[in-house]
Amino acid sequence: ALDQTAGAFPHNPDKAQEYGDAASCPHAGHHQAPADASVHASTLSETNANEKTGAPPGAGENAVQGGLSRVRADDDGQPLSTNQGVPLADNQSSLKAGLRGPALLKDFILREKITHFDHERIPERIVHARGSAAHGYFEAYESLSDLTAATPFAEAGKRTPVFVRFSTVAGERGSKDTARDVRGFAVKFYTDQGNWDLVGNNIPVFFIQDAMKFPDLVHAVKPEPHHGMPQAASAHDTFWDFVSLMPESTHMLMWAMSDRAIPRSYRMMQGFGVHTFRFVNAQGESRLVKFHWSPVAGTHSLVWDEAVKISGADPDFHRRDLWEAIEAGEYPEWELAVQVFTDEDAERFSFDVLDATKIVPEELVPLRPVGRLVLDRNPDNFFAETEQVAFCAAHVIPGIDFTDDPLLAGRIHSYVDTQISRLGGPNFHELPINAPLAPVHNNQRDGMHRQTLNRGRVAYEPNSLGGGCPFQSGKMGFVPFPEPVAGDTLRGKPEKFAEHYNQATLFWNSQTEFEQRHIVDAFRFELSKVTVPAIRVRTVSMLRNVDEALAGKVAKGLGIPLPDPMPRALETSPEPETTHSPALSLTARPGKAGVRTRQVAILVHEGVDGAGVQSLAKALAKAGAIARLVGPRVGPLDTGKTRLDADASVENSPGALFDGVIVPDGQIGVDRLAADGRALEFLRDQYRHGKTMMAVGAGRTLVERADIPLANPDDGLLLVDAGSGADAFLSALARHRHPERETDPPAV
Ligand code: HDE
Repeated sequence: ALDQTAGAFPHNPDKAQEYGDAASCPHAGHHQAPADASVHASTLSETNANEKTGAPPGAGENAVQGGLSRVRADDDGQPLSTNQGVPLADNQSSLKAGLRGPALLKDFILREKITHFDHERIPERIVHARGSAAHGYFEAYESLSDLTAATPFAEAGKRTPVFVRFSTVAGERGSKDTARDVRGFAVKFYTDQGNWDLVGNNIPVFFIQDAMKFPDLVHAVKPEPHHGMPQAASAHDTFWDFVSLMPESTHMLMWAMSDRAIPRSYRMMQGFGVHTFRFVNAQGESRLVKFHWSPVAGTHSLVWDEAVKISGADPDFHRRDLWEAIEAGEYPEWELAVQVFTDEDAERFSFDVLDATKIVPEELVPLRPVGRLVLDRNPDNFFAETEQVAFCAAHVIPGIDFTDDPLLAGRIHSYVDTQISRLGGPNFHELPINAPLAPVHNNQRDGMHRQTLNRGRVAYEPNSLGGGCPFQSGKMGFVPFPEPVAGDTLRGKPEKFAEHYNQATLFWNSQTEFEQRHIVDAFRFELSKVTVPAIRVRTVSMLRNVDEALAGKVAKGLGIPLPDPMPRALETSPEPETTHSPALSLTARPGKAGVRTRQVAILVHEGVDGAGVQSLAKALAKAGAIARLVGPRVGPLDTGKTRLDADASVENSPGALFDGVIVPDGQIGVDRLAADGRALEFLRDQYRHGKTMMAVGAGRTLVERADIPLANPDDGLLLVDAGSGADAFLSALARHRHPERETDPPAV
């Protein structure tokens, strides 16, 4: 029998699982091969193995498996060859009849190269096309075996390798990172009982309740079909037309119009499983569960004007941030917490836990931290890993099961289906990034791009010719939770699904003043891009059911009178359990990273106080922040006794890209900076976006020249004497942003 007791599972002490010997999974005891493999399984001669065929896989081994080391290629010191391994003599010119003569059809080298190139693109994901990913591990804090048999939670300290992809939803593959959008947060756990994909988002709810509406939603938000605009934006007629006709989207719209939809970094956003799932333990007992990822670096966002400017200055802003943090050894980390409750609890809630437009407020069911996720390695190859990775909401393992959430039901179907056309056939699970670390043995065969060399004559079950292998593992395998089913076959929704506003109001009530202001601004902006007035009116009528002040401000911002509230589906709404949940505000999630990895610009020019700049840069680096010297151009700048090397310029790195700015002392240098409109613009953007700013000594002149009001400076605007200020700057920077200076419209 299989030894499946929790403690006996192989540990994945770290991602080195993927390398070398450690890659030869499965581990002893995880698969029982026929007593004498050569009798049943082999038809090949075992003696003719050569370098190409390799040794036959060991008993029970998965031939495709072997981790990523199997497919890594390095060209160091190697000559060029064709795809057939033929050495190339000349990679510069095609084969011609005479130097000025026609190219020849027999030039198989040119033809192979061009043919391959012609097919180098695959279809992009219909949603979540734009994304970035990294490898890492999940580490359990403690055993959850009382709740679930899922092996990543088997015992304290257990590590499971993961690959995590973050994404935007609406934009195409080359679109900007900082669009207002939901972010995907997809985690593939390579567990020792197969792959578990927790394919979540950075927002805990969704626009729709039933998979039937997903194609409509996506068609509405994507560029409009007649002219292909706008790219990566929901601010257009078709999106607002659809959602304003779908009041169930109200709660999600509140999140999508909040700063959650413009994260500062992939490293600084939460993740959610969204649906209610099931934990099932070894005894077959089940609890309902919601998954939450919380970033150690805190949950932080951009402001809209900043997001817009970043999208021009660096469309790869989030991709670069993730990549650079991992390269620098600043490994992004999240804590996984679960909300666990019973079916009986769920029945008592005023909302339905099968409705993905609802959260389970933390006041009702507290969060229980259960482990941490660390991303510590960038992919070797963007296409082979980040692009070819295939997440799938249907990939669960023993211990995890679905609920009857009708949105989830559609997802269980969709993901495999979409990969078949995106990745070109049914064998995408064999791609190295998708292959499980657990062994794969079944009778599924053939198809496009098949890699496994299945041995033996048996490809069916039951069989006697293969000794009955591979065999069913019964209770040791995935056993669905036996949920009773009753009812007529019909199309429709349960009663509680008809309440659409309570939690939208809860979200609104739980935001601080500046967060509410940003939500109003976002509705105003998005609806101002809508060209059909009736759609604006309909949306505002929907918002009246959320909050009168919100609706009033949005109407005012659009210059329209307040319309009547949209009729509600339910005459009397169920009383919500809570009307205020502090955990829903970004301000409740500062994180523990302080200023680490925050990007600070020190503006420099010839004539600034070079020694002062160096000592500030040192103080920042000591605290873990990243100091960048931003000059009128890149390269060395003479500042008298010291020479500064500007690694960025006001031309290539404008103010929106930095978390804070320092203007050093040195009147001559500061005057030179003041003559450059880009330096002034740099400061104005920093001010407008609520960033931490410090002017040392004569640096104050530049702030004045930028027309930044200095009469009542807020905590994030520091004017200090030469040689001081580093500590004050760092503690202001740790606050992330200073929204108290915001006005509408912006004063600067
Ligand atoms: Fe997805 N979704 N989705 N989705 N989804 C895809 O799968 C789909 C939904 C999510 O980084 C597609 O491989 C349906 C909710 C993420 O590769 C596709 C429905 C949530 C990613 C698909 C939903 C998600 C996807 C497109 C409604 C949060 C990116 C390419 C019934 C819980 C994964 C692909 C990656 C991708 C279908 C709704 C998360 C078409 C039918 C809700 C993070 O299969």
